[in-house]
Amino acid sequence: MSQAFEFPKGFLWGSATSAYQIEGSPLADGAGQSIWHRFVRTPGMVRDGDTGDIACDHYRRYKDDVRLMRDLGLKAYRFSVAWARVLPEGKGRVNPGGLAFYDRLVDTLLENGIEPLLTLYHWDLPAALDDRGGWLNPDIAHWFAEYASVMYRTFDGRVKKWATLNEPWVVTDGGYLHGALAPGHRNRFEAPIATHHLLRSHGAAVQAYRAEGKHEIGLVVNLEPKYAASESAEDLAAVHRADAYMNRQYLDPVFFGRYPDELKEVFGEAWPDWPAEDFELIRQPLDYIGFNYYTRSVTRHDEQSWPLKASPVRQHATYTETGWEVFPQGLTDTLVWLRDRYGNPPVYITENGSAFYDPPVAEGDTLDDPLRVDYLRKHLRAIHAAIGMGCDVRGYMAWSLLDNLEWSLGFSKRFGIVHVDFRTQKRTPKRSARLYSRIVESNGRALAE
Ligand code: PNW
Repeated sequence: MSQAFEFPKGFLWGSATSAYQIEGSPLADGAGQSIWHRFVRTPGMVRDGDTGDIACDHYRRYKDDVRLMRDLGLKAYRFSVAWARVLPEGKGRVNPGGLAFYDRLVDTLLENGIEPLLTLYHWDLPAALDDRGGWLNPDIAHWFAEYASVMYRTFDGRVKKWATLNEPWVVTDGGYLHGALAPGHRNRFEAPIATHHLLRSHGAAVQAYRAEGKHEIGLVVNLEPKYAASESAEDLAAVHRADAYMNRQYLDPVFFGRYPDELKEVFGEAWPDWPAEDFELIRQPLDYIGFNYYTRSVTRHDEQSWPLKASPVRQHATYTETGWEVFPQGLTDTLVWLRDRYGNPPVYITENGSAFYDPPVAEGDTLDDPLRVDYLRKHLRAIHAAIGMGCDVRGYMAWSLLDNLEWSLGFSKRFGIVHVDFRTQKRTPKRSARLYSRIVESNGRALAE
């Protein structure tokens, strides 16, 4: 087999999921409600009225799912913890029943030789904290650090790779600016406040980790490179705004201790000034950056788009079912951008994947998903190219291990490399999982096929 696509020794191959999207049993063993538990019950917010009440029933089937990972030869598993299972009111009283689930999960992973990557927050805020203002309340930095510390004390040692927040941009944009995700607010004044307290919370949790933890902690961001639709000054300015908003809004404060200037332009009078000491808290040295990559956007100036005045331009290209252009080169470009702008930090690709239509009936024991196979292969080659250019990429987590609840799109969009029949809970590896398995086993060499 060709050596052309061999990855660095020790490259970490795995898959990713998140708690609310797969677990089910949201209130089991003394858990509190999360904002997603509430949001799915708000009429009209989730397609077909789907909920995470059962989802992939992973809370009860986690052993089977770990066995599935082992059978596929995966070396790592990125999952998230439901804050309201551990602290039903979000702060104060710890719920042993909730901790026990993650205890069983982590032990089962380790027994099977799979390295756990734990994300503390993947969008399922305890509802009791939302009642106190959620991410708009400055006290949340303390609440989050308190929760994080409970987790560090219980798991550091068994868990060596930690992440604070998953995609703070989506939390703010979806939850507080456009309202498509929980808690469903649509408010230009709230968005920058939520952003700032997400960043302070991240900083406080990293600080707490340095006091208690001995391994690695990072932040997971979604990055989407912005390319100009034309060379006009208007379009170029729109690209800068879109890039500042999506790609630099979180990383610039974390690395440089300041927000990009363009955000003032985007938010106008809604953009607050913050005390300098906040940025000391935000700017904690990190061990790695988690990078979630799905697509790019070719961007033009657009007066109608609120509040960015920038819109994507449709390309002659393949689009996934979530309307995202397939553009593997953007992954290479963004890794090179991370290398150059932020001093080549260690990077884990913490999510990458695609929703495509899958035939409903499995043939034999495999299901053909040619578009996902193509997406996977091309994106892994794009990472390999970036490594060749000196980017410090250390691992790849395929999104997602399982078809799952795609938030407000419900079960209508399937991202899994393993198919889930939501009536029977039967898991069927797709062709993409089989290919991924061979790639993992050969440390990338199977990408030459
Ligand atoms: C990520 N965007 O969400 C999440 O981390 C996952 O939970 C989710 O299932 C997956 O991607 C697929 O959607 C994103 O608009 C949502 O750029 C929106 C964007 C990016 C990522």
